[in-house]
Amino acid sequence: MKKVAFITGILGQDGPYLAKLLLEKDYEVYGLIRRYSNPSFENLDYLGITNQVQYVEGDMTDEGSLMNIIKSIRPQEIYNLAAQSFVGSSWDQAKLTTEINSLGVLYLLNSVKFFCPLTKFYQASTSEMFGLNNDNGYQDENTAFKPRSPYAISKLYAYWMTINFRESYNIFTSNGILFNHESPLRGIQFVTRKITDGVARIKLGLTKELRLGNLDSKRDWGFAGDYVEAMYLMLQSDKPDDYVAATGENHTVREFVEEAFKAAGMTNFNQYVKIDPRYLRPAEVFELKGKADKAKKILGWQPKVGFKELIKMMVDVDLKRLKKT
Ligand code: NAP
Ligand code: F7E
Repeated sequence: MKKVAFITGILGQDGPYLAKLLLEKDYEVYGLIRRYSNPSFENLDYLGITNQVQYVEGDMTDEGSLMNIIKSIRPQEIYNLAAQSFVGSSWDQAKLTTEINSLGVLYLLNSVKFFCPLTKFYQASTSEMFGLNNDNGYQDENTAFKPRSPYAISKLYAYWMTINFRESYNIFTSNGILFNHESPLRGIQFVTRKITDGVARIKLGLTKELRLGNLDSKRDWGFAGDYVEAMYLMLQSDKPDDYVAATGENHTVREFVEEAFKAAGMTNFNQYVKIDPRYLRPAEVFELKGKADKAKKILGWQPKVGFKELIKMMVDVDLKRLKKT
């Protein structure tokens, strides 16, 4: 009998990478899609797995739809990756962000409790929950949370609810506190993909400038393909727990920009980059750097793709995509 996994957020960045990993391990993979006039399967197509996933329709804000799905497929593993995940939009759409990211998780956990209490549950928690707390120069599982956005606050509710179901009902629930992870499948609004797409456009003469916000923010950027392995390993462990996944190295947005121009064979990045106040946030998280010693020791997890390799991969794919159009 094949193991059954249910992934929410299947059309996003991480969902397709995780689905590919699980399909390679011979899982039967179900993916949640919400009703859309025109859903995009582009990321699954990119990985060549669109027809290998079984799609179920529902919405994180609709408890009944989630209950019906879980009752009917009774997965052994649930990976909850669905979210309104763009920090920048979370101030303007705080209620929706909370309904999807916080209440949606409660609905899923309740469904597990009612219909399949032996199911293992992964919650996509985030380094954004640490927010301004950089007291040690890094963040790990012992760092106190100091969230700075409605997004981070919504994810904290989900983080604690995930732990509460573990402690109250003995359900196998784990939080992955993942630092930023990127890839050619990253949404275009996020700074890394916005930069690699922008650099590729400049290189090809399609545009003359790249408009950005705060170039001084520092992030610990890894490769999404490495991070979905951490998610998988968390649910294969003997006992549920919470783990940080990070590279342990951080860089400024400015460094990312410089490296992306270099990857496209250009050095004079200053002439193209314009600061646009529209992209500044009401409250910024200035610096994130994770320490993933626990995941390395207990799960045997190790990120493989480094900063420059990641940027080169993203720029190359964006150049190829744009040359085709
Ligand atoms: P993403 O690309 O934004 O994907 C999120 C997915 O959630 C999308 O496919 C979206 O569906 C789906 N979704 C949103 N609202 C929904 C709703 N109401 N009902 C059903 N599905 C809904 O995010 P990602 O980068 O893959 O990240 C995966 C998860 O990890 C997210 O929870 C994110 O918050 C968390 N996380 C990400 C990072 C990172 O650096 N990438 C780091 C830490 C934590 P549509 O395609 O229909 O919009
Ligand atoms: O911003 C700065 C911006 O939107 C990174 C999500 O996956 O990772 C992601 O959240 C930094 C911030 O990602 C622009 O102010 C400058 O300091 O790429 P981002 P994020 O906010 O770190 C965490 C771990 C998640 O959990 C989230 O779901 O870059 N920045 N100029 C800009 N950011 C954007 N988007 N656009 C700019 O023009």
